[in-house]
Amino acid sequence: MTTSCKNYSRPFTVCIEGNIGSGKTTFLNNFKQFNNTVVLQEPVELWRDVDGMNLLDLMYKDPGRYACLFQSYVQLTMLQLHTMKTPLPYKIMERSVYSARCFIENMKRRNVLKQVEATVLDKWYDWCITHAVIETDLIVYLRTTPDIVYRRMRARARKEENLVSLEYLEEVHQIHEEWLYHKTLFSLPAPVIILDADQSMEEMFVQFEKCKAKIFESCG
Ligand code: DGT
Repeated sequence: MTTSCKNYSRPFTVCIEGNIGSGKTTFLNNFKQFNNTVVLQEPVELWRDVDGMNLLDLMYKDPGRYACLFQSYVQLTMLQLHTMKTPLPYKIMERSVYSARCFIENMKRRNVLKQVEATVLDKWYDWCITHAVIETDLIVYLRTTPDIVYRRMRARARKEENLVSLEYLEEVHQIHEEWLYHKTLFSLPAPVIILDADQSMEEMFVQFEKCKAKIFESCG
């Protein structure tokens, strides 16, 4: 069995999860100041440039054609982050191969994916979690209200997200809630810390400090 932290053979790994616009990147950036932690941001830039094609944009514009392809690429790029060898005792990641499941679940509920596409994605996922080393020690759930993240998303105006509606954010929220708050949807790979991420940047910084202490303590 592998152990993490002191005398570690693998890093203590934390995944930061939450709805679109919940503040994951800002939360993660706070960890960049520590020389014991590797911070792995979500590979959204890779999704925007697949040999010159913006797959994120294509997924939003034509989900019937591109949703499955997009999820397949998300799964690959997340897996690359999970399995990346890092030299420090802590590894903090934005999202995970697990949260990609939330989006796939939503696509199933909306009938965006064909049954056979969902089956192939599920088979890939099952194989990955059985055969790849994607151990996770802790999940931090930045819990938000859909109205609030909708306003933040509109304010940051990422061009691919023009088509993202409040209704879509409500659906993604609902699935995160079922997974990380009610704990009824998928099995949990690690314990969950839930933070109220509707708050201002200053208030979130206070929460970050407490959370950081818990993370670094849990490793002794
Ligand atoms: P933050 O820092 O909390 O504001 O995080 P964001 O909104 O920059 O990052 P994230 O992961 O919530 O979303 C980036 C974009 O990528 C957003 O348009 C949602 C999309 N996205 C992320 N993961 C998936 C996925 O697995 N499937 C689909 N369909 N979209 C995804």
